[in-house]
Amino acid sequence: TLGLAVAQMGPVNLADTREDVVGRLIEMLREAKSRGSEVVVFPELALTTFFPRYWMEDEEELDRFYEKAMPNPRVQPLFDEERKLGMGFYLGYAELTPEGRRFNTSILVDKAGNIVGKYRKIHLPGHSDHKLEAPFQHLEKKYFEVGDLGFRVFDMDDTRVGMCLCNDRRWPETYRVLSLQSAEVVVLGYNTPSINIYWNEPIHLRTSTHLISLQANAYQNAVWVAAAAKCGSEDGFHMIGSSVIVAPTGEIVARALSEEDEVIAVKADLRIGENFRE
Ligand code: CDV
Repeated sequence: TLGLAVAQMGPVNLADTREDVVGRLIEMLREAKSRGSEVVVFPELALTTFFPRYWMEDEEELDRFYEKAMPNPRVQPLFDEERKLGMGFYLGYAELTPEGRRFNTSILVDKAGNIVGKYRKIHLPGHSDHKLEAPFQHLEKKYFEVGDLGFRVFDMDDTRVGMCLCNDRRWPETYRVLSLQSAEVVVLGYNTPSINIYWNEPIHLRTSTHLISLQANAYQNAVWVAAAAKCGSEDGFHMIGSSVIVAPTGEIVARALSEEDEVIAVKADLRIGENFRE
């Protein structure tokens, strides 16, 4: 079994500092540990507000949302705490490389504090132009390059962990490519605005398509799926919650009830996936 936790985050507002956010992550890491977890999944772009909703032309204004190194002094306390607790984690953040390239990235850190896996988001939703009529922007295509690392599986402590991010969870090839590499668990973070700026999508469908994607793909690929939302209302812009852990049976075995910081945790029996694969 694997002690698997998802640490959903409530809103991160523009005024919140990295120190505030890292403090919240550490608190949830401790809670997960106290509930017997070994690995915690944090959301996509966990360290900042979901900034692709804002049109920005000034590079300096944009840069403040990116991490130029990982870890870095502002995030180091999270690494220190996880090593102290002997916990692994998955964390999404905006990456600015030394060459000036920008990616929507996540990392996998093992119990000893080593970064053992890295993923750069491939399915970037949204647009790159300024949509003046829209209630907010979704500028992932402007602020990030398409990920160049592929869909990969990493040995994290004793588990085969596949990585992806947010919109990737809606596409069957994501899970199939990971399960063909013998993934046992697929981890991901997401920020899903409750309003679709392209059409008048009923709000219930935003949660329904999120869940059906995770459940169908967990079952069809015989993997555990752990999905962590950043949710609630960030400076007035609402995003769905419903962070879940899904078993290879396709069943939801834990689901967040709130739209705030909330830890959900299970003892994931990895033999369930093994049986299905056989
Ligand atoms: N951050 C995302 O990738 N969000 C998308 C929205 C735009 C549909 C998602 O798939 O949740």
